[in-house]
Amino acid sequence: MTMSNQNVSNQNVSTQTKLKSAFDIKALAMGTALSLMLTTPAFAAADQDKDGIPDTAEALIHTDPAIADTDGDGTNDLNDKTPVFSEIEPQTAGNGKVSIDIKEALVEDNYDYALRKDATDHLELLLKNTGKQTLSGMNVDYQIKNLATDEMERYHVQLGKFTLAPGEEQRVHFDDGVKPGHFRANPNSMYKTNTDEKQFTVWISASGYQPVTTNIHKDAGGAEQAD
Ligand SMILES: [Ca+2]
Ligand SMILES: [Ca+2]
Ligand SMILES: [Ca+2]
Ligand SMILES: [Ca+2]
Repeated sequence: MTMSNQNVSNQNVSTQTKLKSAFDIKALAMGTALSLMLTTPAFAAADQDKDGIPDTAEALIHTDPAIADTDGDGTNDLNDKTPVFSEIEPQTAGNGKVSIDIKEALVEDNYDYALRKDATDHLELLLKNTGKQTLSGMNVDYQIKNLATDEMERYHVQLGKFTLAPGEEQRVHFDDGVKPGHFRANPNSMYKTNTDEKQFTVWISASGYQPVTTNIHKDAGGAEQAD
């Protein structure tokens, strides 16, 4: 009887150690942690974006549980050694004239004009086409730098069917990506999970035109939820 209890007790300790290790990403190399999670059925069950990384693990490594390629660089989160840093170099030179004017760039104190209330903090750009041709084939690259630790994240976002007619002004939002003009942003990014002071650098490019860039400062403090 004593022997049997002893065995059960050892088994519990062993299971607890495994679970604790799986959660403690800093104690293990990321690869080891992931393979441990992948072989643990409870974790493997929920993987909404089917990138091979369970939802619970995505939160730990700061990737997006709903997007298989969080940083948009073409490599799936599981195979990407830098899953929140896009390897695509933002366009810094191009043919043709500059045709995009960034009239406003915000990363806090956003306001929802349609609902007439504060919106949850997100990257928001007011773009104007100052040229004579419709702009299409647009890409936005944005980098978030933690000014306390120098850590960086970078995302590449294709704006798809988004176009700007000559003279037109439109806002683009990087949040939950649900409505037109809204694009998906990583809910586990350092912008959302860390309160240090940050600098955003944004590059916007349109097919055939010179890209434009801007910097946005984010004071220390978390990204606020709408009231
Ligand atoms: Ca996943
Ligand atoms: Ca993912
Ligand atoms: Ca990637
Ligand atoms: Ca990457």
